[in-house]
Amino acid sequence: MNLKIELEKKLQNPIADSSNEELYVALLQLIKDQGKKKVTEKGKKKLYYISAEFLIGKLLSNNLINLGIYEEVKQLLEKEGKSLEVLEEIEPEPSLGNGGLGRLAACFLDSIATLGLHGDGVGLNYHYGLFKQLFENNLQKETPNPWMTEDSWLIKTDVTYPIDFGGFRVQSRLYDIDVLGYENRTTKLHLFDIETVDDGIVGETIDFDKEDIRKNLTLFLYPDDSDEKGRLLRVYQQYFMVSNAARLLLDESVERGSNLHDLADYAVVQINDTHPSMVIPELIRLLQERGILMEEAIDIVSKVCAYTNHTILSEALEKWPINYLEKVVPQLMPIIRELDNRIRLKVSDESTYIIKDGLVHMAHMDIHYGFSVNGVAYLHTEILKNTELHNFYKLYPEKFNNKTNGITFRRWLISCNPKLAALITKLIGEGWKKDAEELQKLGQYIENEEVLKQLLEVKQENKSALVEYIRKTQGQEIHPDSIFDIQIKRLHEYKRQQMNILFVINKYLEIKEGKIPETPITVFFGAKAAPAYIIAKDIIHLILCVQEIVNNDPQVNPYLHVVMVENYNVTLAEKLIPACDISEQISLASKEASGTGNMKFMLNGALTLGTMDGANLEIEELVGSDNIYTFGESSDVVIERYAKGDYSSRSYYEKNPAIKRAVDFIVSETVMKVGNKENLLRLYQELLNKDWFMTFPDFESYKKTREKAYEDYKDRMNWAKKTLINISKAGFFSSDRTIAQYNKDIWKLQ
Ligand code: C3B
Repeated sequence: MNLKIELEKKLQNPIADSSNEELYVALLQLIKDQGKKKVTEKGKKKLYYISAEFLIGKLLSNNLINLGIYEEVKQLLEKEGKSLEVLEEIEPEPSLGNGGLGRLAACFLDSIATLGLHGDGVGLNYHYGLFKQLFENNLQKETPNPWMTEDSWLIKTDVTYPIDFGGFRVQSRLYDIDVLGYENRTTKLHLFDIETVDDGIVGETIDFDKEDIRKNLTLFLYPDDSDEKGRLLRVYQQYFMVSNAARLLLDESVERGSNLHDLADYAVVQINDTHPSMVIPELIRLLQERGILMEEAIDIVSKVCAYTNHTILSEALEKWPINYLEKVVPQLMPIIRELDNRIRLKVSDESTYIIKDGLVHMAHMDIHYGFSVNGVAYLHTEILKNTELHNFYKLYPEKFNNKTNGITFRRWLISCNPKLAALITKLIGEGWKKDAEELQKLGQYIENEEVLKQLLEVKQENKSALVEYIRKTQGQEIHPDSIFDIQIKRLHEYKRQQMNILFVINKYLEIKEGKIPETPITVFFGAKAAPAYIIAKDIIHLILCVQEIVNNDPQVNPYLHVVMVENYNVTLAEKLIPACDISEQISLASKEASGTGNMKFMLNGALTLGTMDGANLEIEELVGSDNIYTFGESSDVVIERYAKGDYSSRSYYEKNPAIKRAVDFIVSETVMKVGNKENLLRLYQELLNKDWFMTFPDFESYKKTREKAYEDYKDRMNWAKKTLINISKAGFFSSDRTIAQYNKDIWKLQ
């Protein structure tokens, strides 16, 4: 392909005379054409990865990389006086996900395509995604985040289905996004929508009329579920998603030769958390419609569906009231009752029943009627087996398996950190791009000062680029030689951003007393809080207040700086991660199922400061305890303390002066002056009287370990060694490895 000619054909103009917007659209169309030419693997059996979220991020650069024409395009544009970087800024980021779960699904699609597996993703085409976060008066404000422009990656298809809800019917429409794998493959992200959705009912805020489902069904991801209408809308969305997925699966399987009795030879469904769980009764219902008896339909579906659990937090294990399902999907309730009755006849342990106290336990249905149940990191799966799902494990030990999460190195290194990628390739060749385990070859350079210096230089350049970006976008001046200490993830109490900010407060007060850090520190936060999650929003408020206080205090700001980035998303992650020195992974042990940010940071040469939780455990095992900073109580201790129920945060507050001082600061005059009394007082009370995620017991060891990391940072060569070891051991966390394991143990695609 002659790139210049093809591009100018699309532009109908010389490149040099075209605007950046026109160039962006022309490139997008060119890539879409290339996508059509790629091979989609057509084996007999096909995977349907159903997920309420696919946090795919911007696609332009990644698609160019996976097509192998990134450099060529970049150089061509430069020659014509244009810049690929500027074009990248034009692309809106689709916000079709919240956080880890959605980003994992996106990494998985990349690996499925790259490994040439026969499988597609299925989800919903939310017009406004989650929300766009703004900061006003040190508070989070949520506004709609429209991402679909006239020319987008979406491809309208001819596929439509009639979907029935209690009392009315809607007509669906399928849109596809091509997911281009590395080199020769492609797979599809299927996003279902309805044409009657009315964007006009969305104004300046994310509030909208939740009544008329025909108009609002796919407007937002996870509409505010703090009220009944929001919760009902979520059930409508979930059924709409799985009914479409089930119909597509059945049609495609029949087309490939299935007689439906042998469906399990043609299709496998991965249920990503409980949001798609209704696919089980829906598939049974549709099979019955096509003439298969209940008994056999249940048997077939039980061989097709597999379930991934992504959390042990009970609020995320969905339980829908029977009356919701009766209203939204009355056609499913008789089947769900039948499924429950069959368990009641077989199993005496009532804790595993599907319907209990007027609620339908979605995960219970998945475990009884799926053939595989997996956790997402070693520790998480062990906790599922031994504690959280122990009663199910006793019934079906053979169903339980672990699949430690992974990330795609195409986006999270090659694309976001080209300088490091180039250095690695210079040292060990190209092989690591296809076989991530080859990164281990970097181990041979561990004593090579020249290489270590280059590694530090790359990091410094990435830090400078971030400094520039923050200056441009947020108007903040950051010290490029400071330690970049970063915590970016959704805001949740269990992830403990509050513990991080308490450390910052403590540091601020120490500096005020004259205890000056030897190396300046910049602490970055990025996080969205769910609109109805009050305490999470209070924590954001506190971070923003502390940011204002610290950054404006001339006595402190040469040594300490706080940056809370606005509207944290995949695009920002791609800029922050390559520049990071210290990666904060400080969840309360047992609560973070895996984490995947931890893997991205490690791959980009940041050192982890973390608890023994989720995949941090596996990172430690790989790099050794000298190359990671772990602290805090173990998951066993935490689980036991919850079981005893005798945790009193106040006693820690009273015993530990550093905790007391930092917590009291929240309601001090200094903070009250820049913040809201109501929010600050509520957070203060919450910590003092509850601290449900036990930040106080870990605070001392967190402080000590963080200081140790800051101390070690001063020895630049030794630090570089540690980062090299981290990079060289990161191969295990390639999602190519994860997907190969899913396929070998669960999907068994040819
Ligand atoms: C997340 C978990 O919180 C992370 O520990 C995990 O790494 C990812 O899933 C991917 O497995 N998660 C999420 O983002 N949303 C949920 N509803 C449940 C879990």
